Amino acid sequence: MTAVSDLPVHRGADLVARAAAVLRANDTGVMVRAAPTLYPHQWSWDAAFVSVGLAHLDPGRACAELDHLFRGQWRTGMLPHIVFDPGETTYSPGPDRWGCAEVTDDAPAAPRTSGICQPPVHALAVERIVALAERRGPAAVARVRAWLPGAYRRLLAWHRYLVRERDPLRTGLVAIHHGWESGMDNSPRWDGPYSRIAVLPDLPPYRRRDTRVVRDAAQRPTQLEYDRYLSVVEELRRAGYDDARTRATGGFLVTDVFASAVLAAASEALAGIARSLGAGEVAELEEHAERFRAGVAGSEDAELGLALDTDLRTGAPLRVETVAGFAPLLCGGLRTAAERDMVALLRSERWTGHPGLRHAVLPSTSPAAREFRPRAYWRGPSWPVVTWFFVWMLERRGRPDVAAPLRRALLDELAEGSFAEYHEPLTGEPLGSAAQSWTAAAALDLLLG
Ligand code: 2M8
Repeated sequence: MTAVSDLPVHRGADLVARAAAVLRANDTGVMVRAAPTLYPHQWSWDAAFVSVGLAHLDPGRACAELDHLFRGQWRTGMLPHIVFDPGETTYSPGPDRWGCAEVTDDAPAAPRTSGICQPPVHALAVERIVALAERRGPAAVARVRAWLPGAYRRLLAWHRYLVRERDPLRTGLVAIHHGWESGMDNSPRWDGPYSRIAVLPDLPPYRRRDTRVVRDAAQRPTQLEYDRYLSVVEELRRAGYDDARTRATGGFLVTDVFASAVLAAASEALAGIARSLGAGEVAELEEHAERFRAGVAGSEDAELGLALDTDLRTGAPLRVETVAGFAPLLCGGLRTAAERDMVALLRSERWTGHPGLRHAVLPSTSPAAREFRPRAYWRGPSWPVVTWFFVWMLERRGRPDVAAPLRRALLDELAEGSFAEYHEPLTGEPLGSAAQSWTAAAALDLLLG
């Protein structure tokens, strides 16, 4: 097969033009929808990835995208996982279901938001927006520099929230209060913790949107899984979205090794931004980076060769072979030999070297694992945004040797597709939403970066 990198320039240019068109089409004027039909609001980590794509087209628009997300920031510093578009009422669970401002003064009354968060990739996006502006020239630099101090204060509050409320015991691992906070909603990582969640007998009725948009129900979470997701939402709402209460009594309390690695890398990026601004928090942020890097490295399971999450309600490590297990490659911290072994595992037949894969990109679950289901949501398909994020972090850490094959394989996959949300990894079939914003952002960054 022809690699995209070998394609005539006009084919790459065509992919860039199509990706830019996806972002334009999903742009409401004030925010870019995560996807046109399935996800018609602004999601937190989607917005960060989208802002990197936008930075290639219009740096001012990239800043505005994050500003829109920042408007939903809670008084605690939490960046909510969804900022709702008031004009769009079909997505479920919607703002009434979350009822945040109704139960806590920490949530803004407007815009309306959800009551949980997602992986903190935002400072990494800002670091990249600054770097891309510097390549564009003085006008872009001036625009981004004028914006940066305000963005920095928002990000600092966000990081301090995570450090304070999600790791009060200073373990170097971020705890999540709902599987949706991982961004990998239906991952088999969470099967154990969810198996202990009882569906509330008085769970208010709801209508799902996902199974109406994606007609193949086998791709989406089951009804029982969804009932459990909404039972945890209901429990959080009844606790007034009070983190201390959730830590004490919440049903779902798990350390997330992927989010922890993101926080380590993002803290390093934020420390760099602080330094560039002459801000006083450089040492604090560097200490966060070090703490979470150590927490992630310490989560490695010798037998599986992957970093594992822990169910804080039982103390049990969650022994599943998912892409999150490569978290140490995002932030560093492993000794040389351990990192070498992890890279070898990534290239092995259990992962990108699996002979059945259409493209050597990262599937969400190992194709060799018992839990692997190639079409089911976060249980096997490959998410272009995830492979892109690994490419980006590996290059950022000075490991282009590990990133390069992933980059080539992902470009080949993207060249065949329609900016799908995810792909069946054995056939390459695009699945989920078409025209997913973060997939378009990935294409732009890989081709123009
Ligand atoms: C998916 O999550 C939402 C719930 O938040 C959903 O299934 O309705 C996940 O893939 C998540 O990571 C992503 O941010 C969101 C929007 O793309 O969709």
